[in-house]
Amino acid sequence: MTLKGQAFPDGFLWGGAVAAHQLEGGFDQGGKGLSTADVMTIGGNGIPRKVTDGIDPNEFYPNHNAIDFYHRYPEDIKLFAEMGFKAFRTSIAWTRIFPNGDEDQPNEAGLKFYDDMFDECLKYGIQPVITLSHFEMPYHLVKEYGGWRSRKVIDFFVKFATVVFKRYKNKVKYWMTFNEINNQTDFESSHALFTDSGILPKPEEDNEKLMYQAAHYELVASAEAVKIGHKINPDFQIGCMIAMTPIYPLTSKPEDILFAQRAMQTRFWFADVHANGFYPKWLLNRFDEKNFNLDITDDDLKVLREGTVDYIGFSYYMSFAVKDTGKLEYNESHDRVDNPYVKASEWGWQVDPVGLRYALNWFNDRYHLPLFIVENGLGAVDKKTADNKIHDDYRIKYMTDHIREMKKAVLQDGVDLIGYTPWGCIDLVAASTGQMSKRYGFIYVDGTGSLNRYKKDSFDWFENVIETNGAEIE
Ligand code: P53
Repeated sequence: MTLKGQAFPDGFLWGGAVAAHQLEGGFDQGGKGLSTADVMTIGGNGIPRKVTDGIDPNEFYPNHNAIDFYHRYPEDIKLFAEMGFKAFRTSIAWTRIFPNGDEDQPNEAGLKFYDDMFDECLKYGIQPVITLSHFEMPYHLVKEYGGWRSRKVIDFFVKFATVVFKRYKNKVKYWMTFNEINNQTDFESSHALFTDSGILPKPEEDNEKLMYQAAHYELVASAEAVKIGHKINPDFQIGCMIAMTPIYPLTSKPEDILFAQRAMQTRFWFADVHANGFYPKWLLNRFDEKNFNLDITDDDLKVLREGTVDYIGFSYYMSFAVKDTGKLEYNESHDRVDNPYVKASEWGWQVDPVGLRYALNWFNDRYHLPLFIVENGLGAVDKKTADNKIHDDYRIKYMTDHIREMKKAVLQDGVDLIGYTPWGCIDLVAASTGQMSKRYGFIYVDGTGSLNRYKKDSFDWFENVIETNGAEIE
């Protein structure tokens, strides 16, 4: 079957994705409280960001002003509309709605901001796709409750979810609960636990145990939100959000294959719980072996069974490889090896378009649920020429290669795919490094002061992809 001339199914949601803290700015405006993203300094390629105890006037916090989408969204959404976006994935900053997280009443100014911004999208027929918690939570919940260490945070999250579900029930259909909930599998890295769960481990604590406990509370909170959301509007589609990085065995040695399988189980059990509504047995055995004695109640297990997700939202940037280490326990911070068959980006991310087709089939076989690619893209340094052009042919190539594999998965393999919203459709602050120079967008943002917007070559290219519904990708 030839791919040329074949379009994606009608209604396919082409668009773009961002997250509140990475583009809005206005970190202290409209009554917004301080979030975990607001206490993270700038880092660099290979240089971790610092998490400070509150705001240190001597540090630079790139998320505070970001690209000022808070004030400029009408201009930006107009550009998205020009590209023909059908969907715009962003998140609601929890701290605009509940500045400290534990208030009784929500902040009306924050609710109004999203009302107005969603209306601006809907005016052009762009539907907002909303993540409830994208790498941020109220900093107050970190200071007072230890972040997701605390069971109490389930109630705060569910309250936040209920307020926004009710408020936007006629404006938003597609929701996701926790962004890349499984990134904290890398629990030894400098801030995976902080960005996912608002946890700064103390030296004497066991990061692995902290991670499993926090993830359990998040999964319960997610399931509770799914149940409530379906009551508020039965048409809601509420998904999870998983960072999909296929983990391949480096060789066909059986021990390598088995180890890679366990690595996949270790990185993706979160999706099992979200989608199946129960824990896989191997993991319960692991908890026992390690004497974790986690706080998991029978009521929790009931909620997990009742609040399974409607679809799997996932990001896809890269794949990993592993080889047997002699013990069947995958440690994400140590056990990854380079894959000689794929090339890495400037930031060391192993670019692998075929892995996207593999990932789509893997999810489809395992969960039999609709899938939604809610992030994909190439972080690169872009150069603006003297006449304000950005020739980002490398980005067009990256995306063409990925859309081609996605097309095979949908048209040939029969995967049920809702849409494709590439990451950072407008340049924004990188999550891992805080840099503005790691760019993903179709729209260039001059981060050095003017914050002016410029269309890159990929802007016109993507406009054509959407207009032809992918028919020209071969
Ligand atoms: P940046 C690690 C691995 C895969 C995806 O990342 C990741 C991360 C954490 O950085 O994050 C997602 O900006 C995330 C976005 C993030 C995007 O990928 O570090 O959902 O918030 O910006 C790209 O290049």
